[in-house]
Amino acid sequence: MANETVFRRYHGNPIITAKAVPRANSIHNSAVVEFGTGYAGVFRVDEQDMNFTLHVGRSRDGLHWEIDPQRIKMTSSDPEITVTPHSYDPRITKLGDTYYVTWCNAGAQGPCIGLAATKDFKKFRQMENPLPTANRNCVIFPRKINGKYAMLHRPSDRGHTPFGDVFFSSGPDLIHWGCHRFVFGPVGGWQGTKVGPGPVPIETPEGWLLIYHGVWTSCNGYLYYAGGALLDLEKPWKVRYRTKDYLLGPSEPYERIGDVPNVIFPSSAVLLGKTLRLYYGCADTCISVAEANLDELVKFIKTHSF
Ligand code: BMA
Repeated sequence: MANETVFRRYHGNPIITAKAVPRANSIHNSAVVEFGTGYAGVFRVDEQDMNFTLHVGRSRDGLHWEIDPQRIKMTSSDPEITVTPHSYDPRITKLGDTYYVTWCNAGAQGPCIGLAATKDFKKFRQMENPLPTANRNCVIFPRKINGKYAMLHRPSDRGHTPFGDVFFSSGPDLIHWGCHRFVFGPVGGWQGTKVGPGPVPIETPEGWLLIYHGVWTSCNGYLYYAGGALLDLEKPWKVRYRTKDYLLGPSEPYERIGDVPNVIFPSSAVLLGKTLRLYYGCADTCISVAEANLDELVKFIKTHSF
């Protein structure tokens, strides 16, 4: 029996494996949104030369996916702004009729955050990198807060980063970012080494629901878990509640065994009525789904908080 908490794993996990794309070594840590009458997504594909590339995927039900074998080609008004051969861990935020993709765009200067806009998941327009290197995780809030675009991100180093705090930044135009605020950092246990933002925060009456990854260092390396927090709606750098217990920890064979064992990496979520469906990367190898009732999840975070 898996270590179920408020999340129930889908019986058909993993839902996407390397078989979905020719030349894929693995496919994991990806972003999914509702789109048209179904779903679309941007998927992290680690290819057989171990370059990490971004590919569009489409689905009718969010569980069975067709992934484009070709990587996304983006246009940019500045030739200096390009997608790097090490592009990974995308998130997608819908603002108006536009979907904004953020991802780790790792180049010669180390891991950097990339940003691109699409309306149709066919044409992608790459914008200025929103943050300086080194930074590995970035997710944009689904609405302006106090009149400004807002994001959560996690500064890093160029290596495997034995630290990591979540920061908030905001700005007027999706290009210039400032008002940097510390949100939260590691506190011990499964989130004792580093923490980073996961899917797009979901607005609830109790605050912004943020699912995040927490990392613990064992004698065999890092283990990745999913945790939950509720952030103040107007000042999201103020944490109202944060889980002491993890929401999901690696326990199933597909979470335990893979290119990087014992990794649960939450990267996107969709709200279907009151059901929150979480997509997460497993062991840097494949993608799985777990679902929770939104009210039960919020209650769990409030009652299992520090
Ligand atoms: C992090 C990122 C993730 C990965 C995790 C575990 O630093 O690179 O893409 O899932 O490590 O390897």
